[in-house]
Amino acid sequence: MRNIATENVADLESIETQEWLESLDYVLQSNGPARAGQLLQELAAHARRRGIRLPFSANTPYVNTVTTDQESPFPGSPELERKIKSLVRWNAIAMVVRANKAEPGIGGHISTFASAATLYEVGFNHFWRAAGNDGDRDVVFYQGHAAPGIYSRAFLEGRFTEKQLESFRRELNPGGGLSSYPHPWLMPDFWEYPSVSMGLSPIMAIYHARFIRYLEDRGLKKPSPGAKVWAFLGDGETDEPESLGAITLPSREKLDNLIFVVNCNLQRLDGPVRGNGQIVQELEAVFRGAGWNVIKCLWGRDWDPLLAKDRDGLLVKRMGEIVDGQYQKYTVESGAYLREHFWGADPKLLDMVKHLSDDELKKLTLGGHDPYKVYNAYKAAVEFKGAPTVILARTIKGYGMGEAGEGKNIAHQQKKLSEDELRAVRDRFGLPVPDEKIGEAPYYRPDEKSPEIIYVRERRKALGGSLPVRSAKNPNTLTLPSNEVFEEFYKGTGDRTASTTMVFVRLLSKLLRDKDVGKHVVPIVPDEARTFGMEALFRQVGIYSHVGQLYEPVDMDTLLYYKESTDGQILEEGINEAGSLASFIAAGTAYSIHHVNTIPFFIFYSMFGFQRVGDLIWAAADSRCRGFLLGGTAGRTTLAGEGLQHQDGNSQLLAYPVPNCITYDPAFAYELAIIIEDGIRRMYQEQESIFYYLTVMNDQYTMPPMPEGSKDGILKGMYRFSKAKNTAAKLKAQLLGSGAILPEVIKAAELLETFGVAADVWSVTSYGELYRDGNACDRWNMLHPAQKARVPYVAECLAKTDGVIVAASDYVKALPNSVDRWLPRPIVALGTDGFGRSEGRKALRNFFEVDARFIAVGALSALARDKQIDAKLVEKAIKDLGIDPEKKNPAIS
Ligand SMILES: Cc1ncc(C[n+]2csc(CCOP(=O)(O)OP(=O)(O)O)c2C)c(N)n1
Ligand SMILES: [Mg+2]
Repeated sequence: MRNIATENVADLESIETQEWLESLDYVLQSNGPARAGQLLQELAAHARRRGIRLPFSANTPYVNTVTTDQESPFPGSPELERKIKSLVRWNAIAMVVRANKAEPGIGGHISTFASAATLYEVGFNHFWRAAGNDGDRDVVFYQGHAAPGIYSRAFLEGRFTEKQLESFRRELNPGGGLSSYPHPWLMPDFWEYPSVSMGLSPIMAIYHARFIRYLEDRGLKKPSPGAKVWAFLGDGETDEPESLGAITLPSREKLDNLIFVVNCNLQRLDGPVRGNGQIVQELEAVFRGAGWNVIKCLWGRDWDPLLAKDRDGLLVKRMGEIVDGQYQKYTVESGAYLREHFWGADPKLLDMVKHLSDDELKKLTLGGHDPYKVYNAYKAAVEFKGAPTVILARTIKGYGMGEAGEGKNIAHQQKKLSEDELRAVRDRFGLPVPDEKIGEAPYYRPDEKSPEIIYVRERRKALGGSLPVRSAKNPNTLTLPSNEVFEEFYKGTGDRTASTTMVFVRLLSKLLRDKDVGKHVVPIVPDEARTFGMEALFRQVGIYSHVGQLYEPVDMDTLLYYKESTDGQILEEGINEAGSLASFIAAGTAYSIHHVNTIPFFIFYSMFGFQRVGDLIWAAADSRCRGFLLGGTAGRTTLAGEGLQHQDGNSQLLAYPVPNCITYDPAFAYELAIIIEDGIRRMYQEQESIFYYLTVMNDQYTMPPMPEGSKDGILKGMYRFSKAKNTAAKLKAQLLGSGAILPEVIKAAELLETFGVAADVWSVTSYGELYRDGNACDRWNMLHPAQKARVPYVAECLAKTDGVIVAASDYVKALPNSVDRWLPRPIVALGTDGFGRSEGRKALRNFFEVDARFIAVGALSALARDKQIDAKLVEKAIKDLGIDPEKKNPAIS
C-alpha cells in the first residue's frame, strides 16, 4: 500500500515538474531569454519571502557559457589558420629541443604554449590591435612560459631569423639572442611587460586597465573605447595571492576594457592544480562573486550534437561531477577507457555515443583547442559592457606532444623530444618535415609567397601591425618644470623646522601647480596620505574616481575635504602596496605604451616597500619604468613609537641590487629638491630607463641653505657639508651622516670640538651610488692594469682629508661598510641593525647607538686605536656621556 502511495506522489511530482518546465519553455519561446530570466528571479525572490531557503551557488553548469545559438560564424580561413598554428607549434618545439641539444640544461618550455596555441592564435589573427595613430591599441600580457610560441609566431611573420631562434636562451651569443621569458629590459623593442614571476601580470594588467581610464578621464589620452588589456594566466598561477587579490577593483570600476584568459589545462608544474576539485568551477565562483563576467569555454564543437541530445541533462551532470585529476587521467587514456569510465556511468550516456568509435571518442576536443569556440568566447568578451571579463578555457597541457608529455605530470619541464616523438608531433599536425631530418627538429618556414605567410601578414596588417612590439623611444618629451618649483628649497627654512616628508609634500604640491609638468604628475598613496601630511592635496587636485563622487563627504564643510572626482589626480589605492606598485608601473611605463609622459610619485611606509613588494619593484625595473618611489616614515630610530614591524632600517640596502633604481637618503630640503629636479630631467628629458627610491623622514629640524658647489656631490652620493672650525687641532675626524641622522652627526662634530678633535661633516646622500661607482672603478682598473687607475668618487672625497672616519645612518651598518674598501682609513660604521622598538627617538638612538654621543665615541675610540689618544680618555668620555659600555648589542636583542 505504502509503496503505491509513494509511487503516486513521485508521478505527480514528475508531472508537476514537467508542467513548470514547459511553462518556462513557453515563455522562453514567446518572450525570449530576458523575460524568462526575469520570471525566474521573481520566482526566487517570492520563494525567499515565503521562507524558502534557496541554496547559494555562484556556479553555472560545467558547459560553455556562449551557447550554440549565440555563436557567430568564424570569420577567417579555418584551414589556413590551422596550418599556421601547426607551424607556430612546430617551430616553438624545435626552438626548445634544439636549444637543449646545443646546450643541455639550457631549459625552456614546450607544454605551456602547446596548450595555449589556439588561445594565442585566435587573438593574433582576429583581435589584438597594435598601436595605431589614434592610440587605440590593445595591451597583451603574455604568459611567461609561452614565450617560445610568441617567438615562433614572430619568426613566421618574418620578424626573427632562424639564427635568432637558434639563440633562444643564448642571449650572450654574438649578435644577441632571445630572452627566456618576456623581459623588456633585455628586448626593449619586443616585450612590454615581464610576466614570468607568476601573479604579477594579472595585477599589473588590472591596474593598467584602470590607468588607461585615468589617462582618458583626465584628458591625457584620447578615449579609445575599443582598446582592451588582455592578460594570459596559467590556472596554477591563480594560486598566487596577487593574481586574485585585486579582482574586485576592476568590477567596482566597471573596467570592461579588461579581459583575463585563464588557460585551464588543469596542471601546474608538479601535478594537477585541483586534483580533487575543479579549478574552472572554483575560479568561476570567485570571479562571479567579485562581479566579473565569466565566460567558460570548455568543450569544442564536436560536443555540440551530444549536448543537443542531452534533453534530461545527464551529460551536463556527468561533466560537472568529474574532478580535475580524473579529467587529466582521461587525457592520457584510450577511447575505450573513456567509454567505460566517463560514458559508462549511465546506460543513457553510453547510448548517446554508441555511433562514435573509440577513436572518435578520444578525439572529442576541448573548448580551448577549438578556434570557433575560442573566437566566440573572445567576441563575447570584447562586446561585453559594464564589467571585466574572464575567460576560463579548458585545454590540455602539452597538447600534441603525445607520449612525450601530453597531459602528463612531467609535461611542464619536458624539453627533449626523441626522434619518434618529434615524428609523432609532425604527423599529428601534418607538417612537411622530411623523415631524414626529423631528428634535428629543423625550423620550417614556408615560402614568402605561400598562402600561410600571406595570410599571417594580411591579418596583422589589418590589425595595425605585428605584436608584441614595444616602442623604445617616446616621441613626446616633457617640458621640464620651472626653476621656481625648486628654488625656495635651496635657501633653507631659517628658524622654522620641517621634516623631509613635509618638504616633499610641499615640493609635490608645487610640481602639481606647474603649468607644464603639473598635469603629468601622478601621486599614488596606499591609504597613507594623512600619515604623510598630504591631505591638502585631496582638495587641491582631488582623488581620481571614474564615477566622481556619489555621496556628500562627511567633512564637506572643512577646507580639506575628501574630494573624489572624475578628473581627480591622486590615485588613492587603499591599503594595497602591491596594487599601488602596479599603478606605479602603469604610470611609469605610459611613456612607451601610450606615449604619454606621466611622473608617478608613490609614497608608502618604507617598511612596506622593498620588503613587502620587492618582486613588483623588480618587475618595474625590468619594465623600464620611470618615476619616484618614496619610502615615508623611514629610518629605524626616526619613526618613533611604531616598533619592530614599522621601523625601517633595511630598505636602502634592499634597494641596492635593483640595477636601474637610484636610491637616496637625503637629510635636507635642498638635497631632496636637487635630486627630484635632476631625476625628472634624466627620466623625462634624457629618457633614461631609471627610477628613484628616496627615503623621507618625519623628524623635524631646521633646513640649512645649500652649501655652494654641493649639487654635484649631492647627486653623486656625498659632499662636504661643513669643515671643522678649529683648524689648529691635531686630532681630526671625518664624520659621515645621512638622512635624519645627519643632524646627530653635526652635533657630534660640536661635541668632538670639546675633546679637541676637529671634525668635518659630510652628508652622504647615497651609499648605493657610491658603491656602484666604486665597483665600476675597481672593475675597470682590474681590466686595465697598465693604465692610470680610476679613483672612486668616495675615495676622491676623502683622500685629502685627515683623521678617523666615522659613518652613521638610520640604516644597517652594511651601507657604510659597503664603501669601506675605497677609503684611505678604515671606517667606523654606526647603524641600526636589529629589530626596532616602540619608543621615543632619543631612547631609540641610544638603543641603536646612533646619537651624537655614540658618533663622538666612535671617533674617539678610533683615535685611541690609532694611538693618537689614550684609551683611558675614551673610557672617561664614555662614562661622562652616560653610555653604558655593557649594554646589550641591539643587533641581536
Ligand atoms: C612566483 C613564481 N613562483 C614559481 C614559479 C615557477 N613556475 C614556473 S611555471 C610554474 C607552473 C605554472 O603552472 P600554470 O600557471 O598552470 O601554467 P601552465 O604552464 O600550466 O599554463 C611554476 C611553479 C614562477 N615562475 N613564479
Ligand atoms: Mg596550468
